[in-house]
Amino acid sequence: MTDTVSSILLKILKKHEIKNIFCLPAAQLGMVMDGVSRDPYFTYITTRHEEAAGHMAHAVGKLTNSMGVCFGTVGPGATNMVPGVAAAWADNIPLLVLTPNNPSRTIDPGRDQLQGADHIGLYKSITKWSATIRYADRAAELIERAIHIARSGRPGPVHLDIPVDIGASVCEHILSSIPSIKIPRPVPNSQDMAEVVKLLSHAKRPVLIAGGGVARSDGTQEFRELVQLTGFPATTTMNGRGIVTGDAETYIGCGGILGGHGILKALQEADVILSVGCKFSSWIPVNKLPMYPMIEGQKIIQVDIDNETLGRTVPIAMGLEADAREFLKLLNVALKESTYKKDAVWIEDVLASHKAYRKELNDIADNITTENTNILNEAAAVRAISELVPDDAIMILDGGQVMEWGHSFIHPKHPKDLLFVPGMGHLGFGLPFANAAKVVNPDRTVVLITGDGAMCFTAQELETAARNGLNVITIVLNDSAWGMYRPFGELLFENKDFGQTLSHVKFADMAKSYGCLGEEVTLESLPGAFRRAQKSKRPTVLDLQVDFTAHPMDFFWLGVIFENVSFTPVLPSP
Ligand SMILES: Cc1ncc(C[n+]2csc(CCOP(=O)(O)OP(=O)(O)O)c2C)c(N)n1
Ligand SMILES: [Mg+2]
Repeated sequence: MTDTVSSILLKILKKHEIKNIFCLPAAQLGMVMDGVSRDPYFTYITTRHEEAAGHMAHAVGKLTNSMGVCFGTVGPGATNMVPGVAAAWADNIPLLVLTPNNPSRTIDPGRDQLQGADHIGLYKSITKWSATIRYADRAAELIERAIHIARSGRPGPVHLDIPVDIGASVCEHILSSIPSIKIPRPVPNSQDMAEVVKLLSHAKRPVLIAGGGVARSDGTQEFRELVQLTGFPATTTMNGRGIVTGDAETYIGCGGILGGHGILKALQEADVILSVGCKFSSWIPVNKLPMYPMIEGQKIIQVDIDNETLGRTVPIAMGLEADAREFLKLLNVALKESTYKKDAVWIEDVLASHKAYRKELNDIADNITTENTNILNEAAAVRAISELVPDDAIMILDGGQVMEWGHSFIHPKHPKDLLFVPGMGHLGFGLPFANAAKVVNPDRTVVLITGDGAMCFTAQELETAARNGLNVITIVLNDSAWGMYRPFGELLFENKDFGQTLSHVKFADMAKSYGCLGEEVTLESLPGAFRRAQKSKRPTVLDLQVDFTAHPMDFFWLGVIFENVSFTPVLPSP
């Protein structure tokens, strides 16, 4: 068959059921824009900033078994998409980023063509694979390859660069001659499984960790069965939140270090840790010096789809390259007849520690305001929001201190019910994520809780929401500050002018100017305003004034990020 490269691209996307396309107009990909906008199969959304297109494609990969596509114009469009793609890279989420390029004969090496940029160099470090389609007759092969690489192994973004002349070129192709590659789901061998069973059944202080890999392989049910079967203390990473919940008797909190003292105690004292689909990033307090050393004799069994991840950040006793769900299925069968040597007293201690942490959080929320002020504290604000959101809601947590409090009171029932970007911790992903969540789940309530700082990174996406009828509810916890930096500036450096102060932005007015609804609310008026927002067909922004509220884990977590670094004030030179 004879076709243009742009048309082949759309045919292959359809073949793989990839339908969500986010972009900001790019003349050089005009044929792709023309094609997707005419074809009702595609959900085609133009954003107000290419960064948002990247975040939206990321969110689609997180929320569905498919992946999103984003593109922007040559040069500045390509550089603007970097934050979105980088966040997906750090969280191992598949997406396809397309950059158009100047005509083939003018690039690589370039000759100062307008907007010319090294797109391959730009995306190399934040994608699994990055290639230029140089010959039209190789387009189908390279597009297929990109999609396969994005989805297989540890998933992640891939990048295709398409010079404008190649996108418009006509070539012969037979799509059926390039079959799609089936994604492998490797399983461990029986000796290794027997060794895992032995280590777990002999463990006195065992802990189970579920990472995002469990969610991606659809292994949530199997992980829950494992927790039930063994009665071992269980937790999740940030990306695994919702895999185990408070419904499990041995739930010790989740999200790593922000999950509190139960987790710290469990991971610092465990003799055997079984981690499935978890990278042991900075959030997980294991082998993070000087605060969280590996304890002597601790044995870690790490199961991951990606061989290169095994043992990378923590020394492991066993590393198994396997698909999370397939491994868990085998393990649950193998453990059916097992007896355990777990120390029931230790487990009770860990659970008590988690319970005490929950009480500490609730006590702060019970104070309603911060010390010596009349201003609402963030704990009370987030707890009140958590009581309003319906069970079917998809929640997104952006911002700094807001995010810490959000994770403390928002407890998802399933992994895809709560979205965050723990890998990059990138402020401003929230509104594009909320918009994308509404695109793929139009019937669910979508609620973004964000900070006044985070909101302004991508606030223009309120217009994208209004234009596309995406009635997301955004609640801005407005403390007129880069709040998370306050303890840093004020306590560490005793410097109130550290750069943490912002002026008061009127988010309700901002919302209205973008065609959304907006209200300034208080703790008292929040429930009514939230219900109005739920009923509304338009996106709504609720602006809730709060005061920065110290979180019990503030300094535990700074200790992990900065390892052995100690800061001293830099006084003006004479
Ligand atoms: C893109 C980006 N820039 C800077 C940071 C560093 N940072 C982390 S939290 C934070 C403050 C966030 O302020 P806000 O969104 O208002 O939330 P608050 O801490 O006040 O609750 C900053 C600047 C970041 N994580 N991401
Ligand atoms: Mg703030």
